[in-house]
Amino acid sequence: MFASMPTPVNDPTQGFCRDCLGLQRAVKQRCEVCGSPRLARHAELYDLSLAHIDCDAFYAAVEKRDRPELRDRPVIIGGGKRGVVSTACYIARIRGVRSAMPMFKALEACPDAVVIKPDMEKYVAVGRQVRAMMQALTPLVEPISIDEAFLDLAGTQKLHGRPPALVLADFARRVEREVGITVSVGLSYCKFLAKVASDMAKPRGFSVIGDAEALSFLADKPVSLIWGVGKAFEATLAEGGIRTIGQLQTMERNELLRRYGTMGDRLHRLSRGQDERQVHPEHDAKSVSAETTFDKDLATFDDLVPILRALSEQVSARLKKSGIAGRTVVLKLKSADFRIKTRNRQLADATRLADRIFATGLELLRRETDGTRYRLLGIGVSDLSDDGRADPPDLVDVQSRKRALAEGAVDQLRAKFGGKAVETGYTFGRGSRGRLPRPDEE
Ligand code: DCP
Ligand code: MG
Repeated sequence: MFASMPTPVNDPTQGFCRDCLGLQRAVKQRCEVCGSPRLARHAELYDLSLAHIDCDAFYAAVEKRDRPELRDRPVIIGGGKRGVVSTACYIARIRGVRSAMPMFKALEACPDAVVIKPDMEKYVAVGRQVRAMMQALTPLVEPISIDEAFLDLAGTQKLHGRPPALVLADFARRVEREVGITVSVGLSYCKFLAKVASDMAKPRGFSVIGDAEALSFLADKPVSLIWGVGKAFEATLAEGGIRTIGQLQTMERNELLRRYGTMGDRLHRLSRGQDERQVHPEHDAKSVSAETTFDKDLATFDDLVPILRALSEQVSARLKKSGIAGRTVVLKLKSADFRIKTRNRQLADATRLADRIFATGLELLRRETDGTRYRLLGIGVSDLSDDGRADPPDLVDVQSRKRALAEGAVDQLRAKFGGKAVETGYTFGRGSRGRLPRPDEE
């Protein structure tokens, strides 16, 4: 434990050094103690306690740590069955390589890249090590994926003997020394802006967004920065002439509700930097699921199937991103009179494939479409594991092997042409016309 220090004063001309943590007394380009140019200064620096931490180029950083000779080379992690880029180091990114890009395109952009196949077990172990270090700072750690989490450090000053900003800078330093990879930190007063901040100065970033500047900071940003505004919804907003968050700030809540339903409320609040979501500690995700409430009740199998398909793809995408898989598929339905039903089916092996999740959900759904009118449908998987033995090639069921291969091909096409380019028979025509209800988050 560190000796307790008096809370440094909030003074934008002072701040601290992110390398030696030395407090600064005046505005200088370099640290008064160690000479480093990496200084943190902000008018609300010592008042803010909500952080988002995300590892930089995570898989690539782990591989570079283990093969130091690759330090100054462009490194791409990917290949394998799906033939797409999982991630690229920042040297390869400068040359145009991006996550989810087909490998052949990545190598066109950066022919001298070193390509390494992903080693999920190793990344899961490193992710756990970083998470354990976070959990030593506060019990309020909410993991979002293998390499990122929210932390609420409110009320931890006594424990640490210094304010959250310094605790976080020290954390980033220790991850570099003890784990051998780098992280970026975003510090704010709410989840939305903490996440935006952590993305602002990657890699090795430390960005602060305070309460007083939230409105002006957001005003000229694109609407896509808002949580839940994906490509399709961004296009819907553009049809109404709305491109910047500043435009949303000038609109009445009622107008946004009238135009965009429940999403209008979120646009209203987040555009003004109002986000009351708490940090929910989660020791390990018990399930991964997606659900949606419909605009009007639905009863027929044909109406529900495309929604099930779209939700299965969302669940699969999240499993793939987190490097986990689940063995039990869970279907959830809420009837028009608000009764909730869940139906489970255990699989022979854990899966992360949309197609397997969907096919299992379909069997469960078929039995529940008996004329009952539903207002909500959800699909998910539980019994999560990360042992890399998910979706083994199935020699008996040739069809399922073909489907798994086809799904890899669809992932590649989507990566190349964008998520909407490839629609399966089940979702075709719905997503693109925006009739599919927006999924509710959590
Ligand atoms: N990942 C993946 N496929 C994607 C996106 C990510 O397999 N389409 C994996 C590889 C990443 C890890 O998840 O290393 C973490 O995802 P991030 O989005 O945080 O990306 P990085 O950590 O690689 O880069 P950044 O520095 O932008 O956070
Ligand atoms: Mg990351």
